[in-house]
Amino acid sequence: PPPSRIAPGAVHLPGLLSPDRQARLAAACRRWAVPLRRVRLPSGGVMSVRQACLGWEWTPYRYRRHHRDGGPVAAFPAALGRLAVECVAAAYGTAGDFTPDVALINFYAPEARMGMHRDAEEVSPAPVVSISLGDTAVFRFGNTAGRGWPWRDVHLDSGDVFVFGGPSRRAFHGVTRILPGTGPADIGVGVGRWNLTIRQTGLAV
Ligand code: MD5
Ligand code: FE
Repeated sequence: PPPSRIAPGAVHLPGLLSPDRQARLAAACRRWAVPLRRVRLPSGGVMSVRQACLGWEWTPYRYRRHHRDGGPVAAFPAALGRLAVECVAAAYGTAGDFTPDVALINFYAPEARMGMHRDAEEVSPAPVVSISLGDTAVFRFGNTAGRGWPWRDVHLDSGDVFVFGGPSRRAFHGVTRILPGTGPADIGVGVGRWNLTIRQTGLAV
């Protein structure tokens, strides 16, 4: 399937990653995402998605270089940075000066969701690269004004890449559901979905 531009700066690249690359990334996620944490929100809620971070730890609503228990956050892998640069170039024809320094690794069990939000803790206006592995997600791409309509629901399948840049970088978005059992059987994800987002914080170490 060809790339599709969902909105200015928002480019969906279906099946950009081959099954072999998906399998290797899924294996890397299992190594990187230890421990997978349940993120507690200041509201008192707990996110249904479980998360691990590389390079910086995201906590609501800021990035930290050290975990709240004091240990350093695991390094951001250079290979993941190169992959993200490749994805931005595939979306826009050029990666510009994109120099990512953080990856958030989210695991969605079949019942996990992500409410409508925007990603605003990064100081840099650089794009976000999103990679999906495993079960298909129903991704809701909204607007920059608020959580409500208009939005567009897009299926994100295993191996899809989505690049959010330019005017789409601060759009509201969420995941309304996971479609269990839709992922490829042979990439080693099993039930559930991994989502990697690779970003440039613009923060100084
Ligand atoms: C996901 N993750 O499918 C999504 C994919 C998150 C998150 O939302 O914050 O971990 S990333 C979607 C994204 C990122 C940055 C901007 C926009 C969408 N956007 O403007 O729509 O688990
Ligand atoms: Fe987000």
